[in-house]
Amino acid sequence: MKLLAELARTVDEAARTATEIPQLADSHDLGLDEAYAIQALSIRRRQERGERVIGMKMGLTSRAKMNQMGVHDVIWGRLTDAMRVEDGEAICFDRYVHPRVEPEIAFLLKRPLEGLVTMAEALNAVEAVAPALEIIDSRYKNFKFSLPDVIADNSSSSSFVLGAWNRPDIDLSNLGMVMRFNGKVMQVGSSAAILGHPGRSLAAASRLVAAGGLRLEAGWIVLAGGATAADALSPSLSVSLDVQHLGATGFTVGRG
Ligand code: OOG
Ligand code: MG
Repeated sequence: MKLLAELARTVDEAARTATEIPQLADSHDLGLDEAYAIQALSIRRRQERGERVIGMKMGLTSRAKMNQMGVHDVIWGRLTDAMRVEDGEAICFDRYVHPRVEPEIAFLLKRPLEGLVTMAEALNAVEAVAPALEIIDSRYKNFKFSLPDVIADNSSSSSFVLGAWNRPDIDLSNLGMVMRFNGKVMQVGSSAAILGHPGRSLAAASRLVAAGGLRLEAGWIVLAGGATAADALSPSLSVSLDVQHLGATGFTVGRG
């Protein structure tokens, strides 16, 4: 237990101070339960600093992401209020280690979701859907990690930006998604890349957090996972995402 708390401090401090660290798995033999315990303890440290958990994110839900990261299991992490960036605002590049961005779909829940649910049940609990950009930032050197490493590091959660909320009855099965840097197309994808349908990712989210004794709460935001590979950010970029029928979102990258 003491070791897990120590490792939680290591990943939390790395995130808080934007300092890269070696992979935990280099020096510790961690299982998945231990990795999620480290994640939970690291989030408790954020809560002690006044942050609030407002949702969760799914990760590695598309083949493009799995192939890019070399990790082939679906993972999840927690989102706090401090991670949210307002639509169109600037982020400070220096507050990250080596940030990347990826196009996603976000759900807002009107009802809790607990344990095993079908995709239809999951979608029935949705209040609204929005286009989303997730800024991920692994705290590990060279953005390289094993499965337990990335889970312990809150699945690289760092920041996220949401566009306007849409009514939940839009067919999400195959929406075109285009991510641009300074107007240049970087990634083109489809919502179908996210486990075949983003709603399937939401149902999986409910099942996965149940293993940790949690449920998805009413009012929570759930990010379904990147539909394409992520791209590295650099200062002075303007990033935008257009999702067919859902609208757009974006942010800029500043310094300091
Ligand atoms: C892990 C997080 C993956 C996604 O949407 O697939 C993720 C990483 O790639 O660093 O957020
Ligand atoms: Mg993501």
